[in-house]
Amino acid sequence: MTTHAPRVFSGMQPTGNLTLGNYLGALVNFVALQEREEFERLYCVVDLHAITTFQEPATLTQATREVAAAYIASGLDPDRSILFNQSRVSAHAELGWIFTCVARMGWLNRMTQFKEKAGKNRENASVGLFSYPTLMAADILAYRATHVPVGEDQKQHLELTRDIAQKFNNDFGRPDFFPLPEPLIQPETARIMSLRNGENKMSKSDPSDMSRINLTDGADLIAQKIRKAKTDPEPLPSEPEGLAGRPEAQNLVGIFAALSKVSVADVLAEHGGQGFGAFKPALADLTVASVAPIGEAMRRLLEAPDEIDSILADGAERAAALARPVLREVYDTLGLTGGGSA
Ligand code: AQP
Repeated sequence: MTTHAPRVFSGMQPTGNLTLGNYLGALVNFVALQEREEFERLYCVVDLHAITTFQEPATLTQATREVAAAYIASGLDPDRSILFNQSRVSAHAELGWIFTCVARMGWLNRMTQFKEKAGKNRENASVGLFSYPTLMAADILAYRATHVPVGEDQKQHLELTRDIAQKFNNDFGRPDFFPLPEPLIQPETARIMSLRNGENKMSKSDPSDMSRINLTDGADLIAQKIRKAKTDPEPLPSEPEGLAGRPEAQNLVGIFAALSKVSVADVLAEHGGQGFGAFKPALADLTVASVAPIGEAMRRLLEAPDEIDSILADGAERAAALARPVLREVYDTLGLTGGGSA
């Protein structure tokens, strides 16, 4: 039985334009949680995670504001949720180092995302890319967050966060010092796939822009990307079972279901038997109607970068005030008397 107050933490990396995958897999869920009054909510732009791969400094600053703008444009209200960027709150880096000393090499060696991101060039990947999940654990546990809305791809990292929390609690004889946070995953939108290859996840750092819908894409570009999305020659089935072995069809139907907030079965009940020539325009209209207003709102917000910076600065102050007592206790627990920036 946890004694911790319900608190949500989640974040996104400013590594490029946010995609429909980020939106449906995570952001929609962030916004929905705003209606759950029992939770305190922190949503972070995780800029320290972004530098695990090289980022051009001016681009990073701009991308950080863009993610913040996407949060607000999607419906996050800075008065109801704490919005900030990670590097403004030193607790993340401080606790991240401590967790690097708690986590085991064997645990990190099992992380599939490192293998995917480092690819064949593992020897040349940054140490930060390898130890990324320990910083993610710090992001969450610095606030003793109990719930983490994420896409399916982050589930393994969240399990590692739980392992780190458990080991810390055991090693230092502080049962229940850190909560074991739970993932909040929406099964229908857990994994949005690339428009060019239904086996790969839609990703903001995919070299092909045609593989993804960016939240900043205009109506024509969205329609063009959907028109050119890879498909197979068969018509849509009338039942979800008929999508087995058809990853591209499954992805497009899944996107339609998520955007129209109905089940895959309902989409197929209406569109089953249709070829993609008929289905794609309907999907394009729906995607434009959902995404284009967010892009427009982002553009308006980005015209006033100082206002975005001031929202992030205010959020960082509120976040730091929550993390400070937790870090104080962590330092004392470790015998690092007087340690820490707080
Ligand atoms: N394709 C996706 N389907 C569902 N959810 C997704 N998420 C990302 N892509 C999809 C969710 O978005 C949140 C933020 O992700 P992130 O910015 O921390 O980085 P990521 O998971 O590595 O996302 P990308 O787009 O693939 O970024 P890059 O290309 O920089 O690595 C997470 O909750 C994630 O699950």
